[in-house]
Amino acid sequence: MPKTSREETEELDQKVKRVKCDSEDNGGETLLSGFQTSSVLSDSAREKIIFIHGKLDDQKAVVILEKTPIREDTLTDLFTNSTLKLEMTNDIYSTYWLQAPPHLNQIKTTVVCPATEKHVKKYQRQESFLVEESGADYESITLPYIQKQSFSVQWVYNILEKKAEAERITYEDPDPEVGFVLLPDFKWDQKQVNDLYLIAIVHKRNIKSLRDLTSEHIPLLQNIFQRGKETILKQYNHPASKLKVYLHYQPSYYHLHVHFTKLGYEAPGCGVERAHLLADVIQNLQSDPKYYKTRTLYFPLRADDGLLGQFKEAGRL
Ligand code: M7G
Repeated sequence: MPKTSREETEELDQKVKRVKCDSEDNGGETLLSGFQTSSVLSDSAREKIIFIHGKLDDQKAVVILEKTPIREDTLTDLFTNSTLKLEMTNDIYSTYWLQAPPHLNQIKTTVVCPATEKHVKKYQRQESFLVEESGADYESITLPYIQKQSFSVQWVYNILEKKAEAERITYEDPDPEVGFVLLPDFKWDQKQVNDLYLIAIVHKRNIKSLRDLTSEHIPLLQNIFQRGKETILKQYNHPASKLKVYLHYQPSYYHLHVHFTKLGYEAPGCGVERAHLLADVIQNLQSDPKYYKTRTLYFPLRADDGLLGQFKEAGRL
Protein backbone atom coordinates (compact mmCIF):
# COMPACT_ATOMS: atom_id res chain seq x y z
CA MET A 1 0.00 0.00 0.00
CA PRO A 2 1.43 3.45 -0.82
CA LYS A 3 2.37 5.51 2.22
CA THR A 4 0.23 8.50 3.20
CA SER A 5 1.99 11.84 3.41
CA ARG A 6 1.65 11.68 7.19
CA GLU A 7 3.37 8.27 7.33
CA GLU A 8 6.08 9.62 5.10
CA THR A 9 6.43 12.70 7.29
CA GLU A 10 6.69 10.61 10.45
CA GLU A 11 9.23 8.30 8.88
CA LEU A 12 11.25 11.32 7.80
CA ASP A 13 10.99 12.81 11.27
CA GLN A 14 12.26 9.61 12.87
CA LYS A 15 15.11 9.46 10.37
CA VAL A 16 16.11 13.04 11.17
CA LYS A 17 16.00 12.34 14.91
CA ARG A 18 18.18 9.23 14.49
CA VAL A 19 20.69 11.12 12.38
CA LYS A 20 20.80 13.92 14.96
CA CYS A 21 21.37 11.54 17.88
CA ASP A 22 23.97 9.51 16.00
CA SER A 23 25.87 12.62 15.04
CA GLU A 24 26.00 14.10 18.50
CA ASP A 25 29.11 13.20 20.46
CA ASN A 26 27.24 12.91 23.72
CA GLY A 27 24.51 10.71 22.21
CA GLY A 28 21.77 13.29 22.68
CA GLU A 29 19.93 11.11 25.17
CA THR A 30 21.96 12.31 28.15
CA LEU A 31 22.66 15.81 26.84
CA LEU A 32 20.49 17.56 29.42
CA SER A 33 21.36 15.49 32.49
CA GLY A 34 24.09 17.99 33.40
CA PHE A 35 22.03 21.09 32.64
CA GLN A 36 22.08 23.57 35.50
CA THR A 37 19.16 25.96 35.60
CA SER A 38 19.95 29.62 36.34
CA SER A 39 16.56 31.19 35.73
CA VAL A 40 13.25 30.89 33.95
CA LEU A 41 13.27 33.49 31.18
CA SER A 42 9.56 33.20 30.48
CA ASP A 43 6.76 30.67 30.49
CA SER A 44 3.14 30.34 29.51
CA ALA A 45 0.65 28.04 31.19
CA ARG A 46 -1.74 28.42 28.24
CA GLU A 47 0.87 27.63 25.60
CA LYS A 48 2.49 25.02 27.85
CA ILE A 49 5.97 26.29 27.13
CA ILE A 50 8.91 27.31 29.31
CA PHE A 51 12.17 29.05 28.33
CA ILE A 52 15.04 28.27 30.71
CA HIS A 53 18.45 29.86 30.99
CA GLY A 54 21.27 27.78 32.41
CA LYS A 55 24.59 26.12 31.88
CA LEU A 56 25.57 23.04 29.92
CA ASP A 57 29.17 21.91 30.36
CA ASP A 58 30.12 25.40 31.57
CA GLN A 59 28.59 27.03 28.51
CA LYS A 60 25.59 29.35 28.61
CA ALA A 61 22.52 27.62 27.22
CA VAL A 62 18.84 28.22 26.62
CA VAL A 63 16.50 25.25 26.78
CA ILE A 64 12.91 25.46 25.55
CA LEU A 65 10.45 22.81 26.71
CA GLU A 66 7.06 22.63 25.03
CA LYS A 67 4.17 20.22 25.42
CA THR A 68 2.83 19.42 21.97
CA PRO A 69 -0.84 19.22 20.90
CA ILE A 70 -2.77 15.97 21.39
CA ARG A 71 -3.19 14.32 18.01
CA GLU A 72 -6.48 12.82 16.90
CA ASP A 73 -4.74 9.85 15.27
CA THR A 74 -3.18 8.82 18.60
CA LEU A 75 -6.43 8.78 20.62
CA THR A 76 -7.10 5.04 20.34
CA ASP A 77 -3.53 4.30 21.42
CA LEU A 78 -3.86 6.84 24.25
CA PHE A 79 -7.15 5.42 25.57
CA THR A 80 -6.05 1.79 25.33
CA ASN A 81 -2.55 2.04 26.69
CA SER A 82 -2.73 4.64 29.47
CA THR A 83 -3.48 4.26 33.15
CA LEU A 84 -6.04 6.47 34.81
CA LYS A 85 -6.03 7.72 38.41
CA LEU A 86 -9.16 9.29 39.82
CA GLU A 87 -8.63 12.75 41.34
CA MET A 88 -12.16 13.69 42.35
CA THR A 89 -15.75 12.99 41.52
CA ASN A 90 -18.87 15.11 42.06
CA ASP A 91 -22.29 14.35 40.58
CA ILE A 92 -21.78 13.92 36.82
CA TYR A 93 -18.24 15.41 36.94
CA SER A 94 -14.98 13.59 37.55
CA THR A 95 -11.33 14.47 36.95
CA TYR A 96 -8.41 12.08 36.49
CA TRP A 97 -4.70 11.96 35.92
CA LEU A 98 -3.98 10.02 32.80
CA GLN A 99 -0.52 8.46 32.62
CA ALA A 100 0.25 8.15 28.90
CA PRO A 101 2.78 5.67 27.53
CA PRO A 102 6.22 7.31 26.94
CA HIS A 103 5.84 7.61 23.16
CA LEU A 104 2.69 9.71 23.64
CA ASN A 105 4.15 11.76 26.45
CA GLN A 106 7.04 13.54 24.79
CA ILE A 107 8.13 17.14 25.35
CA LYS A 108 9.52 19.02 22.36
CA THR A 109 12.91 20.31 23.47
CA THR A 110 15.06 22.95 21.79
CA VAL A 111 18.59 23.60 23.00
CA VAL A 112 20.62 26.69 22.06
CA CYS A 113 24.21 26.14 23.20
CA PRO A 114 26.40 28.12 23.44
CA ALA A 115 23.74 30.81 23.79
CA THR A 116 24.71 34.47 23.41
CA GLU A 117 23.39 37.28 25.60
CA LYS A 118 21.14 38.17 22.65
CA HIS A 119 19.53 34.70 22.73
CA VAL A 120 18.87 35.09 26.44
CA LYS A 121 17.20 38.45 25.81
CA LYS A 122 15.20 37.10 22.86
CA TYR A 123 13.46 34.57 25.09
CA GLN A 124 13.07 36.81 28.15
CA ARG A 125 9.62 38.15 28.89
CA GLN A 126 9.77 41.91 28.52
CA GLU A 127 7.81 45.02 27.89
CA SER A 128 7.77 46.12 24.23
CA PHE A 129 7.66 49.52 22.56
CA LEU A 130 6.47 50.34 19.06
CA VAL A 131 9.16 51.99 16.96
CA GLU A 132 8.55 54.17 13.90
CA GLU A 133 11.38 53.74 11.40
CA SER A 134 11.57 56.00 8.32
CA GLY A 135 13.76 55.07 5.36
CA ALA A 136 16.34 57.57 6.65
CA ASP A 137 16.19 56.06 10.18
CA TYR A 138 16.92 52.68 8.67
CA GLU A 139 20.08 53.98 6.99
CA SER A 140 21.34 55.99 9.95
CA ILE A 141 20.20 53.93 12.97
CA THR A 142 19.06 50.39 12.14
CA LEU A 143 21.50 49.37 9.41
CA PRO A 144 24.70 50.32 11.29
CA TYR A 145 23.31 48.56 14.38
CA ILE A 146 22.36 45.28 12.67
CA GLN A 147 25.68 45.19 10.81
CA LYS A 148 27.42 45.08 14.21
CA GLN A 149 24.94 43.31 16.43
CA SER A 150 22.75 40.80 14.64
CA PHE A 151 22.51 37.05 15.29
CA SER A 152 24.80 34.79 13.31
CA VAL A 153 23.11 33.29 10.24
CA GLN A 154 25.46 30.31 10.17
CA TRP A 155 22.49 27.97 10.67
CA VAL A 156 20.96 29.42 7.48
CA TYR A 157 24.15 28.83 5.46
CA ASN A 158 24.33 25.28 6.87
CA ILE A 159 20.85 24.64 5.46
CA LEU A 160 21.63 26.20 2.07
CA GLU A 161 24.88 24.21 1.83
CA LYS A 162 23.24 20.95 3.05
CA LYS A 163 25.49 20.80 6.10
CA ALA A 164 22.47 20.62 8.41
CA GLU A 165 18.82 19.61 8.15
CA ALA A 166 19.35 18.34 4.59
CA GLU A 167 16.91 15.46 5.21
CA ARG A 168 14.25 17.91 6.31
CA ILE A 169 14.17 19.91 3.07
CA THR A 170 10.65 19.80 1.67
CA TYR A 171 11.38 21.58 -1.59
CA GLU A 172 14.31 23.30 -3.25
CA ASP A 173 14.67 25.53 -6.27
CA PRO A 174 18.47 25.80 -6.72
CA ASP A 175 18.36 28.84 -9.01
CA PRO A 176 20.82 31.46 -7.65
CA GLU A 177 18.49 34.38 -8.42
CA VAL A 178 14.96 33.14 -7.69
CA GLY A 179 15.75 29.90 -5.86
CA PHE A 180 15.08 28.97 -2.24
CA VAL A 181 14.88 26.10 0.21
CA LEU A 182 11.58 25.27 1.92
CA LEU A 183 11.74 23.28 5.15
CA PRO A 184 9.92 22.87 8.47
CA ASP A 185 10.66 25.64 10.93
CA PHE A 186 12.29 24.21 14.02
CA LYS A 187 9.26 25.34 16.04
CA TRP A 188 7.15 22.70 14.20
CA ASP A 189 7.49 19.02 15.07
CA GLN A 190 5.54 18.03 11.90
CA LYS A 191 3.28 15.71 13.86
CA GLN A 192 0.07 17.64 13.18
CA VAL A 193 -0.96 20.36 10.72
CA ASN A 194 -2.63 22.42 13.49
CA ASP A 195 0.63 24.27 14.06
CA LEU A 196 2.06 23.86 10.55
CA TYR A 197 5.11 26.08 10.18
CA LEU A 198 7.62 26.07 7.32
CA ILE A 199 10.20 28.63 6.26
CA ALA A 200 11.48 29.45 2.80
CA ILE A 201 15.10 30.60 2.84
CA VAL A 202 16.38 32.35 -0.28
CA HIS A 203 19.62 31.24 -1.95
CA LYS A 204 20.65 34.84 -2.66
CA ARG A 205 22.85 36.06 0.16
CA ASN A 206 22.67 39.84 -0.01
CA ILE A 207 19.05 40.43 1.02
CA LYS A 208 18.92 41.14 4.73
CA SER A 209 15.24 41.89 5.19
CA LEU A 210 12.08 43.49 3.83
CA ARG A 211 13.95 46.83 3.69
CA ASP A 212 16.31 45.51 0.98
CA LEU A 213 13.49 44.45 -1.33
CA THR A 214 12.86 46.33 -4.58
CA SER A 215 10.87 45.48 -7.70
CA GLU A 216 13.84 43.46 -9.00
CA HIS A 217 13.00 40.85 -6.32
CA ILE A 218 9.38 40.37 -7.44
CA PRO A 219 10.19 37.20 -9.49
CA LEU A 220 11.94 35.72 -6.42
CA LEU A 221 9.00 36.52 -4.14
CA GLN A 222 6.45 35.21 -6.64
CA ASN A 223 8.43 32.02 -7.06
CA ILE A 224 8.51 31.44 -3.28
CA PHE A 225 4.79 32.20 -2.98
CA GLN A 226 3.75 29.94 -5.86
CA ARG A 227 6.07 26.97 -5.31
CA GLY A 228 5.71 27.17 -1.53
CA LYS A 229 1.91 26.92 -1.70
CA GLU A 230 2.05 24.09 -4.29
CA THR A 231 4.54 22.10 -2.22
CA ILE A 232 2.56 22.45 1.01
CA LEU A 233 -0.60 21.29 -0.79
CA LYS A 234 1.21 18.29 -2.26
CA GLN A 235 3.20 17.33 0.82
CA TYR A 236 0.79 18.07 3.66
CA ASN A 237 -2.52 18.17 1.79
CA HIS A 238 -2.95 21.71 3.11
CA PRO A 239 -4.55 24.22 0.71
CA ALA A 240 -3.23 27.73 0.03
CA SER A 241 -6.52 29.20 1.27
CA LYS A 242 -5.60 27.99 4.75
CA LEU A 243 -2.11 29.43 4.81
CA LYS A 244 -0.66 32.65 6.18
CA VAL A 245 2.50 33.56 4.27
CA TYR A 246 4.51 36.50 5.63
CA LEU A 247 7.83 38.15 6.43
CA HIS A 248 8.87 39.56 9.78
CA TYR A 249 10.11 43.10 10.18
CA GLN A 250 12.34 43.24 12.14
CA PRO A 251 13.43 39.63 11.70
CA SER A 252 15.77 37.95 14.18
CA TYR A 253 18.00 36.65 11.38
CA TYR A 254 19.05 39.00 8.58
CA HIS A 255 18.98 36.66 5.60
CA LEU A 256 15.71 36.88 3.71
CA HIS A 257 13.21 34.17 4.63
CA VAL A 258 9.44 33.78 4.42
CA HIS A 259 7.17 32.19 7.05
CA PHE A 260 4.40 29.76 5.98
CA THR A 261 2.00 28.98 8.85
CA LYS A 262 -1.46 27.52 9.12
CA LEU A 263 -4.14 30.20 9.02
CA GLY A 264 -5.53 30.54 12.54
CA TYR A 265 -2.39 29.26 14.24
CA GLU A 266 -1.15 32.05 16.49
CA ALA A 267 2.54 31.71 15.78
CA PRO A 268 4.83 34.05 17.72
CA GLY A 269 5.29 37.29 15.74
CA CYS A 270 2.27 36.81 13.48
CA GLY A 271 0.54 40.01 14.67
CA VAL A 272 0.07 43.13 12.53
CA GLU A 273 2.95 44.93 14.24
CA ARG A 274 5.54 42.45 12.94
CA ALA A 275 4.14 40.33 10.11
CA HIS A 276 3.91 41.55 6.49
CA LEU A 277 1.85 39.35 4.17
CA LEU A 278 3.91 38.21 1.19
CA ALA A 279 0.97 38.96 -1.15
CA ASP A 280 0.92 42.58 0.08
CA VAL A 281 4.70 42.88 -0.20
CA ILE A 282 4.56 41.79 -3.86
CA GLN A 283 1.74 44.22 -4.65
CA ASN A 284 3.45 47.11 -2.86
CA LEU A 285 6.61 46.52 -4.89
CA GLN A 286 4.55 46.30 -8.09
CA SER A 287 3.01 49.72 -7.42
CA ASP A 288 6.22 51.33 -6.15
CA PRO A 289 9.59 49.66 -6.90
CA LYS A 290 11.19 51.44 -3.91
CA TYR A 291 8.27 51.00 -1.51
CA TYR A 292 10.30 49.34 1.26
CA LYS A 293 13.25 51.73 0.89
CA THR A 294 11.14 54.80 1.49
CA ARG A 295 8.14 53.85 3.65
CA THR A 296 7.99 54.33 7.38
CA LEU A 297 7.75 50.90 8.96
CA TYR A 298 6.50 50.15 12.48
CA PHE A 299 7.70 47.30 14.68
CA PRO A 300 7.93 46.40 18.35
CA LEU A 301 11.24 46.27 20.20
CA ARG A 302 11.76 44.84 23.63
CA ALA A 303 12.80 47.07 26.54
CA ASP A 304 16.43 46.01 26.62
CA ASP A 305 16.95 45.60 22.87
CA GLY A 306 20.06 47.57 21.91
CA LEU A 307 18.29 48.87 18.81
CA LEU A 308 15.65 50.48 21.02
CA GLY A 309 18.48 52.24 22.85
CA GLN A 310 19.78 53.57 19.52
CA PHE A 311 16.34 54.94 18.59
CA LYS A 312 16.10 56.62 22.02
CA GLU A 313 19.56 58.12 21.69
CA ALA A 314 18.63 59.52 18.29
CA GLY A 315 15.58 61.13 19.88
CA ARG A 316 13.21 59.01 17.81
CA LEU A 317 11.28 57.63 20.78
P1 M7G B 1 12.76 35.46 12.16
O1 M7G B 1 11.64 36.24 11.58
O2 M7G B 1 14.14 35.85 11.72
O3 M7G B 1 12.78 35.56 13.71
O4 M7G B 1 12.47 33.96 11.80
P2 M7G B 1 11.97 34.91 14.91
O5 M7G B 1 12.78 33.71 15.35
O6 M7G B 1 12.02 36.00 15.95
O7 M7G B 1 10.62 34.59 14.40
C1 M7G B 1 13.39 32.95 11.85
C2 M7G B 1 12.64 31.64 11.83
O8 M7G B 1 13.60 30.59 11.69
C3 M7G B 1 11.89 31.39 13.14
O9 M7G B 1 10.57 31.01 12.84
C4 M7G B 1 12.71 30.28 13.82
O10 M7G B 1 11.89 29.41 14.58
C5 M7G B 1 13.35 29.58 12.66
N1 M7G B 1 14.64 28.96 12.98
C6 M7G B 1 15.62 29.49 13.73
N2 M7G B 1 16.68 28.65 13.78
C7 M7G B 1 17.92 28.92 14.49
C8 M7G B 1 16.38 27.55 13.02
C9 M7G B 1 17.10 26.35 12.69
O11 M7G B 1 18.24 26.10 13.09
N3 M7G B 1 16.43 25.49 11.87
C10 M7G B 1 15.15 25.72 11.41
N4 M7G B 1 14.59 24.81 10.62
N5 M7G B 1 14.47 26.84 11.72
C11 M7G B 1 15.07 27.76 12.53
